[in-house]
Amino acid sequence: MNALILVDLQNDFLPGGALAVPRGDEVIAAANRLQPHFPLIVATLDWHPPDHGSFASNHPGRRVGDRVELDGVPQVLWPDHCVRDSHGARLAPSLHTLSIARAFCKGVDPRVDSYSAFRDNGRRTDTGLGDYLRDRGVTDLFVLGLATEYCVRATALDAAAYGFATWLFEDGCRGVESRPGDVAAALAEMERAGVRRIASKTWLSERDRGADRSTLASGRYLRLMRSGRWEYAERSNATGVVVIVPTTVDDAFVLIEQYREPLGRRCIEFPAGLVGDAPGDEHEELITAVRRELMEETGFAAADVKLLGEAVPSAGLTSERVAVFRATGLCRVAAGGGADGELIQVHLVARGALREWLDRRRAEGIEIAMSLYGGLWLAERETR
Ligand code: VGL
Ligand code: ZN
Repeated sequence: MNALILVDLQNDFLPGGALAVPRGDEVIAAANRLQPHFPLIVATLDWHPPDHGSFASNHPGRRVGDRVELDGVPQVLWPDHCVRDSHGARLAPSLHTLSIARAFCKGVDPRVDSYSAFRDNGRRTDTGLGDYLRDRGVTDLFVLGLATEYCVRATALDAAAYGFATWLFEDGCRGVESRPGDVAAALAEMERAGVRRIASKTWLSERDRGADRSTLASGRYLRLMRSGRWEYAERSNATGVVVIVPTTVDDAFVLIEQYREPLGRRCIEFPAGLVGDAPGDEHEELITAVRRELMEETGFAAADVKLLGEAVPSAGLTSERVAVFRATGLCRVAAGGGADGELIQVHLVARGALREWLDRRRAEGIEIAMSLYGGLWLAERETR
């Protein structure tokens, strides 16, 4: 589930405020435009007591911009700002607030500042935001607000560290830029931490494209879908797809060969199959499907099965995603060959001979599945 977090959209950070962020007011429109598209919206409030240790006024002889230590944590000194319950601490008057589910206050302890909405700069006290989002099923957190290189940066980095897929609406942020390059450095750091930068316009238009999705045709196993000018296929009878990379104890790959109707030819593939496609078995687990398919198609039981990764086989043709598993410790316990007359042929090909073997089969007019090439790479990466 998606959630939107509006960081410190408070009067003091807007032009005319005590700690004004240049052009900070420009992000309010983006915040208002995005809100209707999120099922959960939270706000953060910089919410300081008057004696807060981040205020230069509380350090006699010091000036705004000086660097000090607060309780062992480095601290830049700021003008007095966002004093709790003051006008400067209120949310921007033009911000739509009806849909904000909850506001999280930070910087409430005079002894430590808090740029992140999740925890203070000394990482001692947690605001409860992480649990709040997790309890509501949030997986993806979208961040915007003020200021890019302080509270937005710290909040986005923590969001990623807390395990959320984290997105930054770049046009929904403005920075202080007290030293030239601060904002660019913060953006690069967030990106390195896995935060994905996106423009609100791009995100909104990609959403719109999904909104006029319709079904053109429905078969027993597939649906032909349309979304805008795009057409693609969706499965109607499975909850997932698994591809299995099986290797024997003497390091041979187990491959299958079968006639594939859409191609009108035989195709070499790794064993694979649908998950949850048997009636009454819709809740089948991936790992169960791996063992079942491997047995049905090849007759091998595996001592060890491990997820290698997830990937999409044909992003323009289908919404399908596949989970790729490694299967090792193989023991042949049945004939294999597939269910319902699939006439699957099983091949054991030694690792060192695989490249040449595949090229030879290809030259004979046999197709090779892309998932075979992809599975090999994932398995190889795992063993290195
Ligand atoms: C912030 C400096 C001090 C912010 C808060 O919201 O980015 N910056 N307090
Ligand atoms: Zn502050």
